[in-house]
Amino acid sequence: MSEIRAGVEAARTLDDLYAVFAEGRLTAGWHKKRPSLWREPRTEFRPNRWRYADAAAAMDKAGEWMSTEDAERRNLLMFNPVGDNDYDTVRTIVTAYQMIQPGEYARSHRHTANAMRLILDGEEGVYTVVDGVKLPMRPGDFLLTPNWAWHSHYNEGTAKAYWIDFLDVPLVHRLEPMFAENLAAVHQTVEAEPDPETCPLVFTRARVVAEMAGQPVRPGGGRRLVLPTQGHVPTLSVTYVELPAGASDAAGRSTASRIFVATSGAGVARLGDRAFDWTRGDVFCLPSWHDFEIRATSDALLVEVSDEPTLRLLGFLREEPPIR
Ligand code: GTQ
Ligand code: FE2
Repeated sequence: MSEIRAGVEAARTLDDLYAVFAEGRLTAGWHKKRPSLWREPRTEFRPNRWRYADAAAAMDKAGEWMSTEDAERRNLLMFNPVGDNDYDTVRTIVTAYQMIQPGEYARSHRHTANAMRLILDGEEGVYTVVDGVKLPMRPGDFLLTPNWAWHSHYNEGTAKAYWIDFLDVPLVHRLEPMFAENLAAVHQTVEAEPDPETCPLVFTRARVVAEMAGQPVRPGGGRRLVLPTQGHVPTLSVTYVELPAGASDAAGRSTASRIFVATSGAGVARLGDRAFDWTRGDVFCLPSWHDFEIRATSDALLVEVSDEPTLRLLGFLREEPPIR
């Protein structure tokens, strides 16, 4: 007779039985420490805002002491102030500022997590190479680095370059399909240098602005444009939000989590019960099941990155109408 079975036979009370269950790595569904189901989402992640000006100053300072030879990337992760979390921006997405100095080469690596980048500042001569394809990193560009694509970044210009990374690493942490490796050679061989205007991994600001003009004006006075990124990065969606001064954008609670970046302009945001102002380069996050309203105080163009495609695919997307 197994030890568990012997314990079960010997039990004289339910409490005896619970002790036996625990011994066998079993737990009684009617007697567990924590509830496993609840009425509606109750994330502990919080809305938050990060300042580009602060991050840029911090990366500049760090750059005096460390190089891309010391660190693979000079990035500053924006972590959500929840528990002992020091990585996730929201449950599924991490966002980081990154800076590269003239003459630096951020070595080639690849990972199963998908990455996307929004270029904030820089001059000519800054490139990312994605699976041998050399792409310029110009302010306003939005670039894709799909799952398992080799990528390296370098700066052969004379000015520092700054951008924002979005990755689904936290989702990969949770589902556990993480693989990552470095290329044996630091440098990636360039095999192609396509026209950025037609490359499917590049969305220039000019293209976004031109396509935005064809979108309908929404309640609140703004426009939205979803980029066709699904074929390359299936887990996340990328939506540009154009808000002329005085216009606003709002949505009710959703099981999707979102990150916003202001690419130009300034304004204010109410994110659940928290309020922030924002200006160019600032990032703010909206964890799942929080409603929001964003208002521009000067003509603004924002990017919203969301895990909505993941929730939709799994049948877990639920959205409430905005409460205005
Ligand atoms: O540039 O390859 O911010 O792999 C975090 C992980 C940037 C990158 C990040 C990365 C990168
Ligand atoms: Fe990477």
